[in-house]
Amino acid sequence: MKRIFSGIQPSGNLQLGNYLGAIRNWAQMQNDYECIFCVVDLHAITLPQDPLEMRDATREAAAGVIAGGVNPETCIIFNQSQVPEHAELAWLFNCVARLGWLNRMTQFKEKAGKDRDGAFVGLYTYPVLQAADILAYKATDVPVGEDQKQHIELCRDIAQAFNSMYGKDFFPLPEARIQKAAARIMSLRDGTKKMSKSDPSDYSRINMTDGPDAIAQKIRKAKTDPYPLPDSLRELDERPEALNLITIFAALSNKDEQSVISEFAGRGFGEFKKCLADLAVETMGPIGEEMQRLMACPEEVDTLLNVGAIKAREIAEPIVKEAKEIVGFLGPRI
Ligand code: AQP
Repeated sequence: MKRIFSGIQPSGNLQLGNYLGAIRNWAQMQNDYECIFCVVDLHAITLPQDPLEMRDATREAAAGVIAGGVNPETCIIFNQSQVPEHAELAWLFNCVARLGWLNRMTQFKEKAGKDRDGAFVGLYTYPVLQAADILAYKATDVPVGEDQKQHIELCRDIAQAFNSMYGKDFFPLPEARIQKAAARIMSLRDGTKKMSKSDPSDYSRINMTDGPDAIAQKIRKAKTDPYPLPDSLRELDERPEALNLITIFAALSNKDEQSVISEFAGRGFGEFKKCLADLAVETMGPIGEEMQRLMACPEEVDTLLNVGAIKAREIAEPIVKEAKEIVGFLGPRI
């Protein structure tokens, strides 16, 4: 059976884009693959985090994955820092990846902003750690949103470079599995920016834990334009906010965007937003409630993560041990 690895950062405020772009796909793939899902806390500290808030955010991310439909009995769910092989393999890969490859990564440019010299080194080498996350399990498939495509390509480059540096076909070249629908959900305040947990404006996103009133209010206040909905997708090329709401409606209702446009063509955004709010409350409401229930039982979530980490380590430890032998490190004799 093919093996999936994917991760989610515990950076608080799990949002609709995380659900539609990642978690929902994980849940749909879980019966066809051996699945390893990771709350990537080592990645989260590439930007400053409050230690107390991060513990809660780690539980929230795990709760979001489980409430979003991933079965912790059959899939491995754990937090990254409990499995030391991730960081160890990342160091080996730091000595394989080239500066020029990392210089091309757009996520670093976006997250570091103008003050690149002030950014943490960890933010720069983030994709190298991500390659280690995937390859520590020799995962073959990585379901991610569109924004992560470049990092998965880098992971393939690192795997290939390692194999050729050491003359051994050791790591597989994993494939990014990007679902076309909802590959990129945009901010409700700016249709050119992706919806993100760390956006300072809470009105830019629908949090997975938002209740019905908050969901309806955020959709009502979402930026749009004064024109009615057109009857073809092409006419939305210059209207990113309008297109984003159509994309969200289509994803939540499991329809394609064109059929949503055809259904609402000629109608105003007031009416469309009301239907979208009802749909979002109906689909996201039960998931948010289950998340709240799990987050109210931190011991239950911590135990699930501990058990997941033990199972994850059983896979990663021998793979990373062998990688170290390939590199030429002396291992313990006793
Ligand atoms: N807006 C989005 N549309 C589609 N997919 C998305 N993902 C995130 N935002 C969207 C997908 O969610 C998975 C987990 O992402 P992550 O938490 O590891 O980091 P991220 O992509 O950086 O997500 P955020 O919300 O923007 O987090 P912050 O603000 O902390 O950086 C990934 O598969 C991602 O593609």
